[in-house]
Amino acid sequence: MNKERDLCWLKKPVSQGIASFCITGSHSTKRTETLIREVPLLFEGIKETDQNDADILFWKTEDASFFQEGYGIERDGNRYVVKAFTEQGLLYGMFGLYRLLVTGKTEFPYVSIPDQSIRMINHWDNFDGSIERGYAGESVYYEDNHFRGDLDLIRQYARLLCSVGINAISINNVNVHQMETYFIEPEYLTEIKKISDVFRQYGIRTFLSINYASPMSIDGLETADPLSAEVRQWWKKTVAKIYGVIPDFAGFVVKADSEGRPGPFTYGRNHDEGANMLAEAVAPYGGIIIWRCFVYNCKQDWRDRSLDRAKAAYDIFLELDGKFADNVILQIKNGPIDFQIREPHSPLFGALKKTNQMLEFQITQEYTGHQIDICYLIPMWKETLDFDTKYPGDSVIKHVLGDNSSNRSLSGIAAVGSVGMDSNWTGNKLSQANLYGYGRLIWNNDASAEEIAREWVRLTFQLSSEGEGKLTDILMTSRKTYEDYTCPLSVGFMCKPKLHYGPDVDGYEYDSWGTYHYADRNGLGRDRTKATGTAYTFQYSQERAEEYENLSSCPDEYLLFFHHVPYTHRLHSGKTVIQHIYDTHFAGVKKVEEYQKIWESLREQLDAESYENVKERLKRQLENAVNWRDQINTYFYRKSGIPDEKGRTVYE
Ligand code: GCW
Repeated sequence: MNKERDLCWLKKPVSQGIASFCITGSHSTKRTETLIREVPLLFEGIKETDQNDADILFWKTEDASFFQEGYGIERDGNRYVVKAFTEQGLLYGMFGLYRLLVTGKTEFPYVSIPDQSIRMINHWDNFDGSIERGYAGESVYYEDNHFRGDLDLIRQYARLLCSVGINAISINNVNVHQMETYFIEPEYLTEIKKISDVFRQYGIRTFLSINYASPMSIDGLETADPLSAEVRQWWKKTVAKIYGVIPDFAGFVVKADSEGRPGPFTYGRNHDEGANMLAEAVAPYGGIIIWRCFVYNCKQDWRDRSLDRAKAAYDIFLELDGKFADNVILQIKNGPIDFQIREPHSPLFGALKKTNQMLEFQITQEYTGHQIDICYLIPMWKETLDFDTKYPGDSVIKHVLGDNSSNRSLSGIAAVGSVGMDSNWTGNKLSQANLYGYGRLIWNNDASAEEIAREWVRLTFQLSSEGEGKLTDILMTSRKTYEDYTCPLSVGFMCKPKLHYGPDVDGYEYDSWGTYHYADRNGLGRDRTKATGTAYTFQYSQERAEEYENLSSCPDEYLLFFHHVPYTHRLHSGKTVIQHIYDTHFAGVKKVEEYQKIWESLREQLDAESYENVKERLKRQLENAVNWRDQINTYFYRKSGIPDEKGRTVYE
């Protein structure tokens, strides 16, 4: 038997002072039914009443300044008036009012309009129930090659997502295996329709990941060449069948020519040709093609230092700017490599001018602690959104995606999801903060990471204000802590291959994945300068290129991503690289020990389940941190022969 699911940040129904509600204005769609069902779950004992008596008035107005999804909340005497232009806006307004009341932020009027249009979660779930890079149990959708069919569970998930503003979802892995290839066939679509029906009630549109070679896999065509008439026809027919079952189907997510997946390159075509063929098939139905830019050579020869995986996406996609159909969106990972704890920002942002774009983050903690280690990711994502690419005009990433995008409604942000069958959804209870925070941040790009952490803590636990402060502090420092005991100065990929948890300094060093630290007896780091390296630096705007190219201006945190330096190189911080490595690794472990003490001090105020859950993970986190510290410090001591100047234990 499954334990009852955690209600997460929706677990404290408002019980006082609000007894009645009324929905007014023109409203006739299914989503109003959602509102009627949801209100009593958030406001205890509330009853529907007529307009004059209502403590909350949900008012669908003619005021288009709220756009399709925004809302406003006013205080009119003793009542709250939630206003929006659409039913969806009212639903968001209901969750907004709940949040404001529970967190005690009662300054009205309050207006909230999302900064990004598409706010998406990508699931990497497989039909057999496993989840690629999942750390919270099996898939909520699938089990043993069938649909789990627990629509109530999907509903609970949908309301969690809606409460933080998510409006799009893809429900299967971008690595589409044989079984999921058939998802676009009628037999499977009827099941997928049931899932999308639930999501729709919460304003969430459903996408599917597809296998680019489907025409071959499903119907034995000889090719999947996007320029073949037969292939084009096949997709048109298939798409017509999909829309016959799910009339508002959102579209496809495509991982093409990446890590062994087929794509247009496989058939001698380019990515615009590959994407546009699919775009043409879904266009008559208003469908969208989300095309991932995670394309690189994963069969690289490590001996060849001229190759640089970081350059791949820009090399392939920049020259195609302006060539993609209107309903294609390029989805770009935040960094040029792969979701490391620290990477510079993808050089495609700001450079692409005429192409719809989405940014891709990763909520699931693949390289950031497997939902064992605490790692609150909002500060990192915020750095990306706030990053000024320094192209002419306003080219801060959040604006490139939002107000300054070429088509605002076809741009936004996606992230790889983090939930599974674990009763608390995310494995580590504290990882809920990343799911919550992701939604909140991409809705309101100006919210601070700390504000979001505080909100989540208040909504989730019953702590004294001192306790709330302590827990917020753990979250806010946790990314730096993880970075400290794992990856110095953005060198990346010193983790165990495949697993991506725990240290293995040379695990990737002589492999084909293009992720090397090049540590030798003199120094370490990847030379990506134009002067002496791969010239990756010049994929950025002039100003950024110069900043990264020169040691005197390259920020410490990106040093080893851009430069190969001696262990004795002095950072802007004043420390040498080797001393920085020792200091951060000792500091990281200390911090985890501190977290354990703080968590212990909160015990009386926590429910037993949460207390035990995080306590157990902190124990494993400490083991992991110690392991990292000792292996990294020993490794670099052996290479450099330079001892820790503070004389702490570094193994021979
Ligand atoms: O980081 C890599 C992961 C793969 C993943 C890939 C991707 C779905 O290790 O598991 O595959 O990224 O983003 O496509």
